[in-house]
Amino acid sequence: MSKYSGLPHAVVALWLVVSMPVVASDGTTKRYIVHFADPAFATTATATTAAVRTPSQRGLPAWHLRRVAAGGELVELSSAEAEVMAASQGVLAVEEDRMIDLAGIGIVDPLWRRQWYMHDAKVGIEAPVAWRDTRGEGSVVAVLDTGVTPHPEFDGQLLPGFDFIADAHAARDGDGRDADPTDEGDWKDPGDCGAKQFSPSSWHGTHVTGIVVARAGNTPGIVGVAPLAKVVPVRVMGRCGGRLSDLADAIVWASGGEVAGVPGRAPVDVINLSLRLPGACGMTMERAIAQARSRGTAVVAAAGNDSIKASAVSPANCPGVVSVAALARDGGMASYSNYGDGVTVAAPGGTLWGMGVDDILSSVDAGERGRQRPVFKYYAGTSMAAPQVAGLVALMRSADPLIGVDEITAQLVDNARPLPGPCPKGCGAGLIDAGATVSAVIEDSVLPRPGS
Ligand SMILES: [Ca+2]
Ligand SMILES: [Ca+2]
Repeated sequence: MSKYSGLPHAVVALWLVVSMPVVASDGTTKRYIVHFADPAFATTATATTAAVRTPSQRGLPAWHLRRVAAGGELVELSSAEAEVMAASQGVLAVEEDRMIDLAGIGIVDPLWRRQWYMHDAKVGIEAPVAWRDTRGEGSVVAVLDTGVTPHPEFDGQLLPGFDFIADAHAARDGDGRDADPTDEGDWKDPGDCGAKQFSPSSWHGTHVTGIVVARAGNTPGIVGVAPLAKVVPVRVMGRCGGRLSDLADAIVWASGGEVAGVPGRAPVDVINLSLRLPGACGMTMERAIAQARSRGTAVVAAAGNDSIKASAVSPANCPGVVSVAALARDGGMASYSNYGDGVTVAAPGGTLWGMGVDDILSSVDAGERGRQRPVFKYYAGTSMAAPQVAGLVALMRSADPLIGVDEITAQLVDNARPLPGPCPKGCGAGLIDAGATVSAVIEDSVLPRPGS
Protein backbone atom coordinates (compact mmCIF):
# COMPACT_ATOMS: atom_id res chain seq x y z
CA MET A 1 0.00 0.00 0.00
CA SER A 2 3.02 2.30 0.19
CA LYS A 3 2.38 3.54 -3.37
CA TYR A 4 -0.93 4.97 -2.23
CA SER A 5 0.37 6.78 0.85
CA GLY A 6 -0.49 10.43 1.05
CA LEU A 7 -3.46 10.13 -1.29
CA PRO A 8 -7.00 10.84 -0.16
CA HIS A 9 -8.77 7.72 1.01
CA ALA A 10 -11.55 8.27 -1.49
CA VAL A 11 -9.09 7.92 -4.37
CA VAL A 12 -7.64 4.73 -2.98
CA ALA A 13 -11.08 3.31 -2.46
CA LEU A 14 -12.28 4.20 -5.93
CA TRP A 15 -9.29 2.86 -7.81
CA LEU A 16 -9.13 -0.27 -5.73
CA VAL A 17 -12.74 -0.91 -6.63
CA VAL A 18 -12.26 -0.45 -10.33
CA SER A 19 -9.01 -2.38 -10.30
CA MET A 20 -10.64 -5.48 -8.89
CA PRO A 21 -10.64 -8.13 -11.60
CA VAL A 22 -14.20 -8.26 -12.81
CA VAL A 23 -14.76 -10.48 -15.79
CA ALA A 24 -16.80 -8.72 -18.41
CA SER A 25 -19.60 -10.61 -20.05
CA ASP A 26 -17.67 -10.62 -23.31
CA GLY A 27 -14.29 -10.91 -21.57
CA THR A 28 -12.85 -7.80 -23.22
CA THR A 29 -12.13 -4.22 -22.27
CA LYS A 30 -13.22 -1.03 -23.96
CA ARG A 31 -12.12 2.57 -23.75
CA TYR A 32 -14.11 4.91 -21.57
CA ILE A 33 -13.86 8.60 -20.74
CA VAL A 34 -14.45 9.12 -17.02
CA HIS A 35 -15.49 12.54 -15.75
CA PHE A 36 -14.81 13.30 -12.08
CA ALA A 37 -16.69 15.90 -10.03
CA ASP A 38 -13.47 17.23 -8.53
CA PRO A 39 -10.73 18.02 -11.07
CA ALA A 40 -8.04 17.74 -8.36
CA PHE A 41 -9.38 14.31 -7.59
CA ALA A 42 -8.96 13.38 -11.21
CA THR A 43 -5.38 14.65 -11.26
CA THR A 44 -4.49 12.47 -8.33
CA ALA A 45 -6.21 9.51 -9.89
CA THR A 46 -4.30 10.05 -13.11
CA ALA A 47 -0.97 10.32 -11.37
CA THR A 48 -1.76 7.24 -9.35
CA THR A 49 -2.65 4.96 -12.22
CA ALA A 50 0.21 6.24 -14.33
CA ALA A 51 2.64 5.55 -11.49
CA VAL A 52 1.47 2.10 -10.59
CA ARG A 53 0.94 0.66 -14.02
CA THR A 54 3.49 -0.02 -16.72
CA PRO A 55 2.87 -0.82 -20.38
CA SER A 56 3.41 -4.52 -19.63
CA GLN A 57 0.36 -4.35 -17.40
CA ARG A 58 -1.72 -2.95 -20.21
CA GLY A 59 -3.87 -6.06 -20.35
CA LEU A 60 -5.01 -5.38 -16.80
CA PRO A 61 -8.26 -3.57 -16.24
CA ALA A 62 -8.53 0.14 -15.58
CA TRP A 63 -5.42 1.07 -17.55
CA HIS A 64 -5.21 4.82 -17.70
CA LEU A 65 -4.40 5.97 -21.23
CA ARG A 66 -4.36 9.76 -21.04
CA ARG A 67 -6.17 12.92 -20.09
CA VAL A 68 -8.74 14.16 -22.62
CA ALA A 69 -8.11 17.82 -23.38
CA ALA A 70 -11.80 18.64 -23.09
CA GLY A 71 -11.85 17.16 -19.55
CA GLY A 72 -12.11 13.56 -18.38
CA GLU A 73 -9.70 10.64 -18.17
CA LEU A 74 -9.38 8.03 -20.91
CA VAL A 75 -9.22 4.55 -19.36
CA GLU A 76 -9.60 0.97 -20.50
CA LEU A 77 -12.22 -0.97 -18.52
CA SER A 78 -14.38 -4.02 -18.84
CA SER A 79 -18.06 -3.15 -19.20
CA ALA A 80 -18.71 -4.48 -15.68
CA GLU A 81 -15.98 -2.22 -14.29
CA ALA A 82 -17.44 0.72 -16.17
CA GLU A 83 -20.76 0.09 -14.46
CA VAL A 84 -19.10 0.00 -11.04
CA MET A 85 -17.22 3.16 -11.92
CA ALA A 86 -20.36 4.98 -13.06
CA ALA A 87 -22.05 4.19 -9.75
CA SER A 88 -19.05 5.38 -7.70
CA GLN A 89 -19.15 8.53 -5.63
CA GLY A 90 -17.42 11.52 -7.23
CA VAL A 91 -17.87 10.22 -10.76
CA LEU A 92 -20.03 12.44 -12.96
CA ALA A 93 -20.11 10.31 -16.07
CA VAL A 94 -18.53 7.26 -17.68
CA GLU A 95 -18.79 7.56 -21.40
CA GLU A 96 -17.68 4.94 -23.90
CA ASP A 97 -14.91 6.24 -26.21
CA ARG A 98 -16.91 5.38 -29.30
CA MET A 99 -15.73 5.30 -32.89
CA ILE A 100 -16.97 8.38 -34.66
CA ASP A 101 -18.41 7.76 -38.07
CA LEU A 102 -17.14 10.03 -40.81
CA ALA A 103 -20.68 11.08 -41.62
CA GLY A 104 -20.89 12.06 -37.97
CA ILE A 105 -17.85 14.33 -37.99
CA GLY A 106 -19.10 15.67 -41.28
CA ILE A 107 -17.00 16.02 -44.38
CA VAL A 108 -18.34 19.45 -45.22
CA ASP A 109 -16.17 19.89 -48.29
CA PRO A 110 -19.06 20.19 -50.74
CA LEU A 111 -17.29 18.51 -53.63
CA TRP A 112 -16.73 15.32 -51.61
CA ARG A 113 -19.62 13.55 -53.33
CA ARG A 114 -17.88 14.09 -56.65
CA GLN A 115 -14.72 12.40 -55.37
CA TRP A 116 -15.89 8.90 -56.28
CA TYR A 117 -12.27 7.73 -56.42
CA MET A 118 -12.03 8.16 -52.66
CA HIS A 119 -15.18 6.45 -51.44
CA ASP A 120 -17.15 4.62 -54.16
CA ALA A 121 -18.00 1.18 -52.73
CA LYS A 122 -16.98 -0.61 -55.91
CA VAL A 123 -14.09 1.32 -57.42
CA GLY A 124 -12.98 3.75 -54.68
CA ILE A 125 -9.77 3.39 -52.67
CA GLU A 126 -11.61 3.36 -49.31
CA ALA A 127 -9.75 6.36 -47.91
CA PRO A 128 -12.42 7.11 -45.25
CA VAL A 129 -11.91 3.63 -43.77
CA ALA A 130 -8.18 4.33 -43.32
CA TRP A 131 -9.00 7.72 -41.72
CA ARG A 132 -10.43 5.93 -38.69
CA ASP A 133 -6.80 5.20 -37.87
CA THR A 134 -4.88 8.10 -39.41
CA ARG A 135 -5.23 11.04 -41.76
CA GLY A 136 -1.49 11.20 -42.38
CA GLU A 137 -0.32 13.13 -39.32
CA GLY A 138 3.47 13.45 -39.32
CA SER A 139 4.01 12.24 -42.89
CA VAL A 140 5.64 14.26 -45.67
CA VAL A 141 5.10 13.76 -49.41
CA ALA A 142 7.28 15.40 -52.05
CA VAL A 143 5.42 16.18 -55.27
CA LEU A 144 7.97 16.57 -58.08
CA ASP A 145 5.94 18.25 -60.79
CA THR A 146 5.18 21.66 -62.34
CA GLY A 147 5.17 23.36 -58.92
CA VAL A 148 2.10 24.66 -57.10
CA THR A 149 -0.21 27.66 -57.25
CA PRO A 150 -1.83 29.35 -54.25
CA HIS A 151 -5.05 27.53 -53.37
CA PRO A 152 -7.31 27.52 -50.29
CA GLU A 153 -6.91 23.71 -50.26
CA PHE A 154 -3.23 24.18 -49.43
CA ASP A 155 -3.54 26.56 -46.44
CA GLY A 156 -1.23 25.05 -43.83
CA GLN A 157 -0.64 21.96 -45.98
CA LEU A 158 2.71 22.79 -47.60
CA LEU A 159 6.30 22.76 -46.36
CA PRO A 160 9.06 24.82 -48.01
CA GLY A 161 9.77 23.45 -51.47
CA PHE A 162 12.21 24.27 -54.25
CA ASP A 163 12.37 25.21 -57.92
CA PHE A 164 14.87 22.80 -59.51
CA ILE A 165 14.45 24.06 -63.09
CA ALA A 166 17.94 25.24 -63.95
CA ASP A 167 17.03 26.79 -67.30
CA ALA A 168 15.47 30.26 -66.98
CA HIS A 169 13.64 30.04 -70.32
CA ALA A 170 11.92 26.78 -69.31
CA ALA A 171 11.27 28.08 -65.80
CA ARG A 172 9.49 31.28 -66.95
CA ASP A 173 10.43 32.97 -63.65
CA GLY A 174 13.46 34.79 -65.04
CA ASP A 175 16.09 32.71 -63.24
CA GLY A 176 17.40 29.23 -62.60
CA ARG A 177 17.09 27.27 -59.38
CA ASP A 178 15.58 29.07 -56.40
CA ALA A 179 13.57 28.41 -53.27
CA ASP A 180 10.18 29.34 -54.79
CA PRO A 181 8.31 26.33 -56.24
CA THR A 182 5.41 28.41 -57.58
CA ASP A 183 4.14 27.16 -60.93
CA GLU A 184 4.58 29.85 -63.61
CA GLY A 185 2.42 27.98 -66.11
CA ASP A 186 3.26 25.51 -68.87
CA TRP A 187 1.07 26.94 -71.63
CA LYS A 188 2.26 26.57 -75.20
CA ASP A 189 1.97 29.19 -77.89
CA PRO A 190 2.18 28.05 -81.52
CA GLY A 191 5.84 27.25 -82.18
CA ASP A 192 6.70 26.40 -78.55
CA CYS A 193 8.34 22.96 -78.57
CA GLY A 194 6.80 22.19 -81.94
CA ALA A 195 3.24 23.10 -80.92
CA LYS A 196 0.97 23.90 -83.87
CA GLN A 197 -1.68 25.58 -81.75
CA PHE A 198 -2.13 27.19 -78.37
CA SER A 199 -2.55 24.89 -75.37
CA PRO A 200 -3.37 26.25 -71.90
CA SER A 201 -1.38 25.78 -68.69
CA SER A 202 -2.13 22.46 -67.00
CA TRP A 203 -1.41 23.42 -63.37
CA HIS A 204 -0.60 19.72 -63.18
CA GLY A 205 1.37 19.94 -59.91
CA THR A 206 -1.50 21.77 -58.22
CA HIS A 207 -3.94 19.04 -59.28
CA VAL A 208 -1.64 16.26 -58.07
CA THR A 209 -0.95 18.05 -54.77
CA GLY A 210 -4.69 18.43 -54.13
CA ILE A 211 -5.20 14.68 -54.56
CA VAL A 212 -2.57 14.01 -51.89
CA VAL A 213 -3.21 16.66 -49.30
CA ALA A 214 -6.19 18.97 -49.93
CA ARG A 215 -7.31 20.06 -46.49
CA ALA A 216 -10.47 18.71 -44.94
CA GLY A 217 -13.28 20.90 -43.70
CA ASN A 218 -13.03 23.99 -45.89
CA THR A 219 -15.64 25.14 -48.32
CA PRO A 220 -15.94 24.96 -51.22
CA GLY A 221 -13.59 22.10 -51.75
CA ILE A 222 -12.28 18.58 -51.89
CA VAL A 223 -10.36 16.36 -49.47
CA GLY A 224 -6.95 14.79 -50.14
CA VAL A 225 -6.10 11.14 -49.44
CA ALA A 226 -3.88 12.23 -46.52
CA PRO A 227 -5.35 15.57 -45.40
CA LEU A 228 -3.18 15.86 -42.28
CA ALA A 229 0.09 15.07 -44.07
CA LYS A 230 2.27 17.80 -45.59
CA VAL A 231 3.51 18.25 -49.15
CA VAL A 232 6.91 19.55 -50.20
CA PRO A 233 6.27 21.08 -53.64
CA VAL A 234 9.22 20.62 -55.97
CA ARG A 235 9.29 22.22 -59.39
CA VAL A 236 10.93 20.12 -62.10
CA MET A 237 8.58 20.57 -65.09
CA GLY A 238 8.26 23.90 -66.91
CA ARG A 239 7.83 25.16 -70.45
CA CYS A 240 8.10 22.12 -72.79
CA GLY A 241 8.52 19.65 -69.93
CA GLY A 242 11.47 18.91 -67.67
CA ARG A 243 15.10 17.82 -67.71
CA LEU A 244 16.28 14.44 -66.39
CA SER A 245 19.18 16.18 -64.61
CA ASP A 246 16.82 18.48 -62.69
CA LEU A 247 14.50 15.59 -61.83
CA ALA A 248 17.35 13.42 -60.56
CA ASP A 249 18.67 16.25 -58.37
CA ALA A 250 15.18 16.84 -57.01
CA ILE A 251 14.79 13.14 -56.11
CA VAL A 252 18.11 13.21 -54.25
CA TRP A 253 17.24 16.47 -52.47
CA ALA A 254 13.72 15.43 -51.42
CA SER A 255 15.11 12.23 -49.95
CA GLY A 256 17.60 14.09 -47.79
CA GLY A 257 20.64 13.81 -50.07
CA GLU A 258 23.14 16.53 -50.83
CA VAL A 259 22.70 18.75 -53.88
CA ALA A 260 25.33 21.41 -54.48
CA GLY A 261 24.03 24.93 -53.92
CA VAL A 262 20.73 23.80 -52.41
CA PRO A 263 20.08 23.86 -48.63
CA GLY A 264 19.42 20.30 -47.48
CA ARG A 265 16.29 18.88 -45.90
CA ALA A 266 15.24 15.73 -44.03
CA PRO A 267 14.13 12.76 -46.16
CA VAL A 268 10.46 12.85 -47.09
CA ASP A 269 8.38 9.69 -46.59
CA VAL A 270 7.42 9.35 -50.23
CA ILE A 271 8.10 11.02 -53.58
CA ASN A 272 5.32 11.24 -56.18
CA LEU A 273 6.38 11.22 -59.83
CA SER A 274 3.38 11.84 -62.10
CA LEU A 275 5.69 12.07 -65.11
CA ARG A 276 7.44 9.76 -67.50
CA LEU A 277 9.95 9.48 -70.30
CA PRO A 278 10.03 6.65 -72.84
CA GLY A 279 12.64 3.92 -72.73
CA ALA A 280 14.62 1.90 -70.24
CA CYS A 281 15.43 3.19 -66.77
CA GLY A 282 18.71 5.01 -67.29
CA MET A 283 21.55 5.06 -64.81
CA THR A 284 20.80 8.62 -63.62
CA MET A 285 17.24 7.83 -62.66
CA GLU A 286 18.18 4.40 -61.29
CA ARG A 287 20.87 5.90 -59.06
CA ALA A 288 18.68 8.74 -57.81
CA ILE A 289 15.87 6.34 -56.90
CA ALA A 290 18.23 3.82 -55.28
CA GLN A 291 19.65 6.66 -53.15
CA ALA A 292 16.19 7.81 -52.13
CA ARG A 293 15.16 4.29 -51.14
CA SER A 294 18.37 3.77 -49.19
CA ARG A 295 17.37 6.78 -47.07
CA GLY A 296 13.89 5.35 -46.45
CA THR A 297 12.00 7.40 -49.03
CA ALA A 298 9.45 5.41 -51.06
CA VAL A 299 9.07 6.33 -54.73
CA VAL A 300 5.69 6.19 -56.50
CA ALA A 301 5.42 6.78 -60.25
CA ALA A 302 2.62 6.96 -62.80
CA ALA A 303 2.69 4.00 -65.21
CA GLY A 304 2.15 6.47 -68.08
CA ASN A 305 -0.70 7.27 -70.49
CA ASP A 306 0.68 5.74 -73.69
CA SER A 307 -1.42 2.52 -73.88
CA ILE A 308 1.82 0.53 -73.97
CA LYS A 309 3.69 -1.71 -71.55
CA ALA A 310 4.63 0.15 -68.39
CA SER A 311 8.01 -1.57 -68.53
CA ALA A 312 8.78 0.64 -71.55
CA VAL A 313 8.65 3.96 -69.67
CA SER A 314 10.70 5.31 -66.78
CA PRO A 315 10.67 5.97 -63.88
CA ALA A 316 7.79 3.45 -63.69
CA ASN A 317 10.23 0.75 -64.84
CA CYS A 318 13.04 1.65 -62.43
CA PRO A 319 13.96 -0.85 -59.68
CA GLY A 320 12.06 -0.36 -56.43
CA VAL A 321 9.46 2.05 -57.82
CA VAL A 322 5.77 1.57 -57.03
CA SER A 323 4.28 1.91 -60.52
CA VAL A 324 0.60 2.84 -60.77
CA ALA A 325 -1.85 2.05 -63.59
CA ALA A 326 -5.14 3.94 -63.96
CA LEU A 327 -8.68 2.57 -63.73
CA ALA A 328 -11.73 4.03 -65.44
CA ARG A 329 -14.98 4.78 -63.61
CA ASP A 330 -16.21 1.20 -64.24
CA GLY A 331 -13.21 -0.24 -62.39
CA GLY A 332 -11.53 -1.67 -65.49
CA MET A 333 -8.24 -0.41 -66.88
CA ALA A 334 -8.54 3.08 -68.37
CA SER A 335 -8.14 3.09 -72.14
CA TYR A 336 -5.06 5.33 -71.99
CA SER A 337 -3.22 3.56 -69.16
CA ASN A 338 0.05 1.69 -69.54
CA TYR A 339 -0.13 -1.91 -68.33
CA GLY A 340 1.62 -5.22 -67.88
CA ASP A 341 4.50 -6.54 -65.78
CA GLY A 342 5.80 -3.05 -65.05
CA VAL A 343 2.67 -2.19 -63.02
CA THR A 344 2.70 -2.66 -59.23
CA VAL A 345 -0.88 -1.61 -58.38
CA ALA A 346 -3.79 0.35 -59.87
CA ALA A 347 -5.86 3.31 -58.67
CA PRO A 348 -8.71 5.29 -60.21
CA GLY A 349 -7.49 7.64 -62.92
CA GLY A 350 -10.73 8.51 -64.67
CA THR A 351 -12.39 7.49 -67.90
CA LEU A 352 -11.30 10.47 -70.02
CA TRP A 353 -14.44 11.11 -71.98
CA GLY A 354 -17.88 12.58 -71.46
CA MET A 355 -18.60 15.38 -69.03
CA GLY A 356 -15.65 14.80 -66.72
CA VAL A 357 -17.68 13.51 -63.77
CA ASP A 358 -16.09 10.10 -64.34
CA ASP A 359 -12.64 11.69 -63.99
CA ILE A 360 -10.62 12.86 -60.98
CA LEU A 361 -11.63 16.17 -59.41
CA SER A 362 -8.89 18.26 -57.80
CA SER A 363 -7.43 21.74 -57.40
CA VAL A 364 -6.03 23.85 -60.26
CA ASP A 365 -5.75 27.50 -61.30
CA ALA A 366 -8.18 29.11 -63.74
CA GLY A 367 -5.50 30.91 -65.76
CA GLU A 368 -4.95 29.90 -69.37
CA ARG A 369 -1.39 31.24 -69.34
CA GLY A 370 -0.32 32.76 -66.01
CA ARG A 371 -2.07 32.34 -62.66
CA GLN A 372 -5.52 33.87 -62.14
CA ARG A 373 -7.54 32.28 -59.33
CA PRO A 374 -7.95 28.90 -57.62
CA VAL A 375 -10.62 26.57 -59.03
CA PHE A 376 -11.35 22.83 -59.31
CA LYS A 377 -11.27 20.71 -62.46
CA TYR A 378 -11.60 17.10 -63.56
CA TYR A 379 -8.47 15.52 -65.06
CA ALA A 380 -7.82 11.94 -66.10
CA GLY A 381 -4.58 10.00 -66.24
CA THR A 382 -2.12 7.79 -64.44
CA SER A 383 -0.86 11.17 -63.14
CA MET A 384 -4.03 11.29 -61.04
CA ALA A 385 -3.79 7.63 -59.94
CA ALA A 386 -0.18 7.80 -58.64
CA PRO A 387 -0.79 10.54 -56.02
CA GLN A 388 -3.58 8.44 -54.49
CA VAL A 389 -0.95 5.77 -53.86
CA ALA A 390 1.53 8.38 -52.56
CA GLY A 391 -1.21 9.65 -50.23
CA LEU A 392 -1.80 6.10 -49.02
CA VAL A 393 1.93 5.68 -48.36
CA ALA A 394 1.72 8.84 -46.22
CA LEU A 395 -1.12 7.21 -44.25
CA MET A 396 0.97 4.03 -43.86
CA ARG A 397 4.00 5.93 -42.57
CA SER A 398 1.78 7.85 -40.18
CA ALA A 399 0.37 4.56 -38.88
CA ASP A 400 3.86 3.06 -38.54
CA PRO A 401 6.77 5.52 -38.86
CA LEU A 402 9.24 2.61 -38.89
CA ILE A 403 7.80 0.83 -41.93
CA GLY A 404 10.51 0.30 -44.56
CA VAL A 405 10.28 0.95 -48.30
CA ASP A 406 10.10 -2.74 -49.25
CA GLU A 407 7.44 -3.38 -46.60
CA ILE A 408 5.44 -0.49 -48.04
CA THR A 409 5.40 -2.12 -51.48
CA ALA A 410 4.57 -5.53 -50.01
CA GLN A 411 1.63 -4.13 -48.00
CA LEU A 412 0.24 -2.21 -50.99
CA VAL A 413 0.39 -5.40 -53.06
CA ASP A 414 -0.87 -7.81 -50.39
CA ASN A 415 -3.86 -5.64 -49.51
CA ALA A 416 -4.93 -4.61 -53.01
CA ARG A 417 -8.44 -5.67 -54.03
CA PRO A 418 -9.22 -7.67 -57.19
CA LEU A 419 -10.06 -5.26 -59.99
CA PRO A 420 -13.78 -4.46 -60.19
CA GLY A 421 -13.52 -4.40 -64.00
CA PRO A 422 -11.48 -5.91 -66.83
CA CYS A 423 -7.73 -5.47 -67.31
CA PRO A 424 -6.64 -8.34 -69.57
CA LYS A 425 -3.19 -6.83 -70.15
CA GLY A 426 -2.26 -6.59 -66.47
CA CYS A 427 -2.89 -4.00 -63.75
CA GLY A 428 -0.51 -5.35 -61.14
CA ALA A 429 -1.87 -6.62 -57.83
CA GLY A 430 -5.19 -4.79 -58.31
CA LEU A 431 -6.95 -1.75 -56.87
CA ILE A 432 -5.28 -0.22 -53.80
CA ASP A 433 -7.35 -0.47 -50.63
CA ALA A 434 -6.43 2.25 -48.15
CA GLY A 435 -8.57 0.82 -45.34
CA ALA A 436 -7.21 -2.72 -45.56
CA THR A 437 -3.63 -1.56 -46.10
CA VAL A 438 -3.46 0.82 -43.13
CA SER A 439 -5.17 -1.74 -40.94
CA ALA A 440 -2.58 -4.39 -41.94
CA VAL A 441 0.27 -1.94 -41.35
CA ILE A 442 -0.97 -1.27 -37.82
CA GLU A 443 -1.33 -5.00 -37.12
CA ASP A 444 2.17 -5.75 -38.37
CA SER A 445 3.78 -2.76 -36.64
CA VAL A 446 4.12 -4.81 -33.43
CA LEU A 447 6.05 -7.59 -35.18
CA PRO A 448 9.78 -7.70 -34.56
CA ARG A 449 11.90 -6.25 -37.33
CA PRO A 450 15.42 -7.20 -38.35
CA GLY A 451 17.87 -5.30 -36.18
CA SER A 452 15.29 -4.23 -33.62
CA1 LIG B 1 13.61 29.80 -60.87
CA1 LIG C 1 -10.90 20.83 -48.68
